[in-house]
Amino acid sequence: MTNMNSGKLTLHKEAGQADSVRELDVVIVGAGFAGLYMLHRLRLSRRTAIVIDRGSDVGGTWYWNRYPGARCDVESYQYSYGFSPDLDQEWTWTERFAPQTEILSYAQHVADRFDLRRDILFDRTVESAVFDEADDAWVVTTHQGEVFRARYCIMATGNLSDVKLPDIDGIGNFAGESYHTGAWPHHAVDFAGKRVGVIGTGSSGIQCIPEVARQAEHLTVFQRTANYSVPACNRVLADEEIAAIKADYPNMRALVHRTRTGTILPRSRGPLGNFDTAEVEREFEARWDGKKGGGSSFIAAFDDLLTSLESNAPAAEFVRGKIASIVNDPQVAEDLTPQDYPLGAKRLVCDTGYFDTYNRPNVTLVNLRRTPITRVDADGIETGDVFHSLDALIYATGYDAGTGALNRIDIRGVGGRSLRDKWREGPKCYLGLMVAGFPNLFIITGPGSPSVLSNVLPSIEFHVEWIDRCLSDLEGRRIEATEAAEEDWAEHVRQCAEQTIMTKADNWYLGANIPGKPRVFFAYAGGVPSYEKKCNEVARDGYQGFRILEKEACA
Ligand code: N01
Repeated sequence: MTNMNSGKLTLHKEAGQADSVRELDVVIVGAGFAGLYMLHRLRLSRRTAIVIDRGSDVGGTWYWNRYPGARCDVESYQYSYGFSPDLDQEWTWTERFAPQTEILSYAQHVADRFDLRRDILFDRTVESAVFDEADDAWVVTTHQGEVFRARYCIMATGNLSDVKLPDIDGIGNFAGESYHTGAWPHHAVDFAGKRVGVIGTGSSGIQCIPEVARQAEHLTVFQRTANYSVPACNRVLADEEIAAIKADYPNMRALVHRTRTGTILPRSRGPLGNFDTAEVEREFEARWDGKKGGGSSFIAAFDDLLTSLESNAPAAEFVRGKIASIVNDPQVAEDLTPQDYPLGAKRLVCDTGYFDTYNRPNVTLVNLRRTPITRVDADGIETGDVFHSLDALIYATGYDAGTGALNRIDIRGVGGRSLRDKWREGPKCYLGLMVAGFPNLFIITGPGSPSVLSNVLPSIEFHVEWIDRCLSDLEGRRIEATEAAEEDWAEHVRQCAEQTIMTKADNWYLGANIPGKPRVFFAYAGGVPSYEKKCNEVARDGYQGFRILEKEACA
């Protein structure tokens, strides 16, 4: 282990430079779950590190996503850190799927319990990260003018943190209140007595629509693509369940890494084709109504729902049938029914009372495919020959996923090459951890790792521990992914995605939601166990696919 410098402020003024440069072993960008645990691990390894975050507190996505109804779709006890048995025992999750407020409190508790805040700088936006080849170090600057210099830079910026506003002409003319679900204000928002519009029916829209409908005088939902959604079957956890969860933590923590998605769900029945129609229906019904899991357990009912269009079709049909049976107005039901892509090709949504919401007299659905937006003005939105007067508009229009948060920073590697430029044709990132030409820069849950296709907490922990071990092995040397390893891995990631049905829709996994973004499936769909095995083998065998150089050999 090395402690490469003291972490003190050092004066280092050159023409055009800031007054002070803070020297550290590691700079971490992002104070969400990835940044917090990375800081903790680096401290244990006696490295100096600082975390920089644009928010005013820890929590990352859970700091920003404060919209009504925001909650996790992975069971709370699984969507939590596994590195501290004491933490497991002292923290109590109160609901099966934790609401945003509880997850944020958990992140805050972790920050306090492990005394992390003293090394976190809030309200700072990282503007650039530039590799200084002569000195083999990263120079990280913030919008506020601070400069940090560190041998290693770790991006813990998250996959879903660069919010996207819709590309609708004239939307800027709207004069009422405007909100994005992923950048929700910290003050209370009261929709009582207001006419509210929601654009977008992905997970965020589907979670907030029932809540907003309960408050608003009228809610108009502007839907471009109908989505598959299943009941989350959330509930308050009983004392016996909490006790059982706490007793089972050691077992569960080990088990999640042996599951394909890093999530323990009721066991799959095997390939759907092995069962007759009645049995298939019974299985779907049990998972829909919560007798067997509820929520995303639906998609795990049979092994091949995400790999075989033939097996997927009855699952999609089952959900279509449910929509028809729940929604009273046949036209509304039809508009809410996804028709032209398989279930799970867009991330399956877990909801609480979503389809029922359309039976309320104060809710209107506008199918933008049938009646596109023709005009937006200060008072609302016109579709066809109907004008929807609005006091408030909620954008639930998602994110520039995977690469957006990284591309927001001017990241420059060897020869001054920018990451944005390198990724112009789509992201390539060896093991989802490092990019060729960008030495000593690690990405936690980066493109090419299971990330958004897995329970992200265990995936974060795996990456953090891999990076921590790598830094120990490096003893200050430079590490860089080779072009060849990066290419091979990108091809493997592409092939894994092609074996699924997830490439069969215009989804954010492919960047299809961002006009002009190259269509590259960015997450590793080969499953958590094979991914972690590969990363462990690479490290064990002397970091295959990486080049490690002594400092003197680098310049
Ligand atoms: O974003 P999305 P999200 N005009 O991209 C529509 C995670 N998450 O924030 O499908 C009209 O899924 C767009 O329409 P279309 C989770 O991984 C998790 O909801 O592109 N509509 C779509 O309906 C999730 O998958 C939870 O045709 C426009 C919607 O906006 C991911 O975050 C909760 C439009 C965007 O849906 C992203 O979810 C929340 C336009 N110009 C989020 N542009 C949990 O439950 C976009 N849309 C844990």
